[in-house]
Amino acid sequence: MEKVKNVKSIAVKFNLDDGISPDVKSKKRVLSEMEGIYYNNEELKKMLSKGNPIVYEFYDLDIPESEGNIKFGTTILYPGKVGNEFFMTKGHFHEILDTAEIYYCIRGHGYMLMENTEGNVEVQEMTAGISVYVPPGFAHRSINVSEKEPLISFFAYRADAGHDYKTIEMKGFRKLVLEKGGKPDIIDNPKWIK
Ligand code: S6P
Ligand code: ZN
Repeated sequence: MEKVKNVKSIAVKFNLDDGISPDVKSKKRVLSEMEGIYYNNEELKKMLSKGNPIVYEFYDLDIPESEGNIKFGTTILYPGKVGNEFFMTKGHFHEILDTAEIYYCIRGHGYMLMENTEGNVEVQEMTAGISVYVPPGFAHRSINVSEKEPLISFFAYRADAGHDYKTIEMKGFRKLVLEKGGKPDIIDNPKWIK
């Protein structure tokens, strides 16, 4: 078996209150980068005419993307909605499809929406202390259903897994999480493309 060489140990701080690391620069995704991701793109455009808020930020540490390594960090998904659809991450499959991921929710209230290419859908509610196992083969998207708090989670996955964003950008997820009467409502996505 080949050994993973020349990787030093690292220690990184992630704050428990805001999920931010004071030591590392996060990647930020602003609303304009989410064009076509939300159900109501017209509403997104209206929002963009007033500003371009950060929807989420996450860490992509400089860990070699090879089989024996594990990438980890936090995702901070801010509260908000596009129309009645809660703020969410783009969502992706891993390029090496049969690779899993672990999320541990530090703060907030949300969902992990998952689906595989066979059409199986999994939804897990996330609150502080809950860890979610995203099984191999499942696309995954975090959704923040809180009106005021960020959804903060820690994640870890095989470092060489890679990210396929295109499939979700083209097809969408089979389910949407919308706000209905002050509560999250999980419905079939009428725009989902087979
Ligand atoms: C990577 C892992 C997370 C996400 C992050 C942002 O495999 O799932 O680090 O990258 O939560 O979501 P997305 O869908 O924009 O990559
Ligand atoms: Zn992932």
